[in-house]
Amino acid sequence: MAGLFITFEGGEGAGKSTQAKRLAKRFRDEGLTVVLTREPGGSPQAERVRAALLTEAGRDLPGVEQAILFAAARADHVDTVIKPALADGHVVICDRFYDSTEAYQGAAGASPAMMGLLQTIAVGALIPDLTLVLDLPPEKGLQRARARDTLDAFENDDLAVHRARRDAFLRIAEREPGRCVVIDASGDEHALADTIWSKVMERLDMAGAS
Ligand code: T5A
Repeated sequence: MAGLFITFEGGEGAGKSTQAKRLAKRFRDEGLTVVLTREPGGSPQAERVRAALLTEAGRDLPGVEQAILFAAARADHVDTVIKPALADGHVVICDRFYDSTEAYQGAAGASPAMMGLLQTIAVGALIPDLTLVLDLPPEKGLQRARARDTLDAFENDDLAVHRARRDAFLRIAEREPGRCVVIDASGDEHALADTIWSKVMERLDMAGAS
């Protein structure tokens, strides 16, 4: 595929949506076409699944059943939005993707084997070119999210669960250093945007040079 696929990952309130928007603007200012999207959701069908998932009822499902629903939404999103945009040579920036399933549903009891199978079904061979893991202590992220509005079902989980998800994101980044970059998300929004832009440029230069 000719396009560029970048994903943002991390815990609640780490600043993913804020930074995804800012990165999209930077690419657009460079004259590129950007598709800014999110998960769960991103396509009309997947947004319907999102509405069901991000409720108390969705959160109370066993991790395996949650993983199946997230994968169903992802399959539609990938087929109808992400792959076509990449085939057209666009930049796709996605606010959360399959690493969130590993971190969240893994912490909720879904096994790596089962999540691997679902990932294959949902995305095939598609792998992000770059994943930016915004890392922040959960207390701080939840404070930010709380200052904005009331917490949703997944945000309301115990602190220990949030910590397990953070550890899971860091493990993914350690396992796949060629794809993932961990970024300290505790700084202010503007400084963080500059750090992210330089990391993105650094990775693109490396890819161009190889
Ligand atoms: N999920 C998702 C799964 O369980 N499995 C999966 O496979 C997938 C894909 C999605 C939920 O679904 C779960 C994970 C989630 O619980 P969501 O509403 O999309 O729900 O949740 P989040 O992605 O966590 O969205 P948040 O908005 O909570 O977090 P963000 O996007 O990281 O944070 P953002 O940018 O919205 O910022 C939050 C607040 O902080 C401020 C912003 O202005 C905003 O008010 N802020 C900052 N404040 C200070 N300093 C900075 N640097 C700041 N950056 C932003």
